[in-house]
Amino acid sequence: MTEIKIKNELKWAHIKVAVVAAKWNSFITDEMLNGALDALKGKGLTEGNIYSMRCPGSFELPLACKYCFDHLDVDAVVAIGVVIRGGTPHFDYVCESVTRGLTDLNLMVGKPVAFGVLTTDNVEQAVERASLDKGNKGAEAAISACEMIELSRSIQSSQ
Ligand code: RBF
Repeated sequence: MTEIKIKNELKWAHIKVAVVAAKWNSFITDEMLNGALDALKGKGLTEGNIYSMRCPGSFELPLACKYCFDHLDVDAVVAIGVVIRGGTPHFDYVCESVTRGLTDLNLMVGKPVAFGVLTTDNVEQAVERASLDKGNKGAEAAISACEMIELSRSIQSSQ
């Protein structure tokens, strides 16, 4: 058995990551975006290698993330959105579409697309998951993207 050990000697200063946040429910996605940017800086990425941008809503996240891979030559993208259940079935369609779109993009590009999309029953649940003290899901998604870059590099260097 060969165990692939995650190597932590990556030079993060050369890694490029984009964070895309939906404008819908921006009072929450702003917090998640800030959390993600802080997490990336904490990991050692240089400011010049971090891109941040906004797209209209969560439905647009997959295409906006694809634009980043196509035009910014990034190693990973962090997608941030908040979809809150309303009185119509729209919630299910937006959630299904963004989840499938981001999953497909991961596999199509072969690079990490972190899922920082909250799908909640109400505003309170979303606010709780974007807070600094109780855990910021934007920051967690950014760290997941970094961990996947590390995993990919560790597998490649083990060959
Ligand atoms: N976008 C979100 O990011 N979160 C939402 O909670 C959300 N709710 C929506 C509810 C309705 C009824 C509609 C029509 C759109 C909603 N969107 C939401 C916007 C959607 O992601 C997309 O930006 C628009 O449908 C334009 O393509």
